[in-house]
Amino acid sequence: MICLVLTVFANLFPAARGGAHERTFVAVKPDGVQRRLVGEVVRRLERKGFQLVALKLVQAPEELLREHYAELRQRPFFGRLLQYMRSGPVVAMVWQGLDVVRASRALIGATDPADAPPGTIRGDFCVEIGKNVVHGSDSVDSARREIALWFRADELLCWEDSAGHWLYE
Ligand code: DAT
Ligand code: MG
Repeated sequence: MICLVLTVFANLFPAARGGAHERTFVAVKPDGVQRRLVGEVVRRLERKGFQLVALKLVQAPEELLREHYAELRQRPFFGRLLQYMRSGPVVAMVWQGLDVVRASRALIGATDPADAPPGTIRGDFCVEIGKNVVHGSDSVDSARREIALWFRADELLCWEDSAGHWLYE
C-alpha cells in the first residue's frame, strides 16, 4: 500500500522521483541470453545493492521495439537494430535504488564496447556496438517511459528490502 502511494506520487510529481526509489529499465539483449550472460548481468546489479522489482523473458514484438527505440528511427542502423533485438528472447528487468539510472549505465559501460572499460559489462563481455549484450535506460524520464512500455503496473513487485538498512544511511 505504501509502495502504491509512493509510485502514484512519484508518477504525479516527477521531480519527487529518485532517492532510493528511483527505478530503471535494464534488458539482457538476445546475444546476452544466448551467451548465458543473464546471471552475470543480474549478479552485477544485485551485488551493487540494487533491488529487483520485475523480471521476465520476452520475445519482443516488432511494435514494442519500434516504440522502445523510437528516437533512433532515422538512424541508418535502425533496421539492423530491430532485427537483432527480435532475433531471440530478451530478459526485461526493472531495478530500483539510489541513482540507479546513472549507476547502472556506469556498470553497463559505453554504447560501443571498444570504449567501455574493463570491469563494465560491455567492457568485459562483448566487442561490437551492434551486439552489446545489455540495455539500460539513459535518464529517469526514459526509464519511466520504458518501464511502462515493457511492464504492466501489476508486474512491478513491491517487497521489503531487508538489506536496505545496510545500504542506506
Ligand atoms: P545505449 O544502448 O548505450 O543507450 P543508444 O541508445 O545510443 O545506446 O543506442 C541504442 C542501441 O543502438 C545501442 O545499444 C546499439 C545500437 N547502436 C547505437 N549506435 C549504433 C551505431 N552507430 N551502429 C550500430 N548500432 C548502434
Ligand atoms: Mg539508449
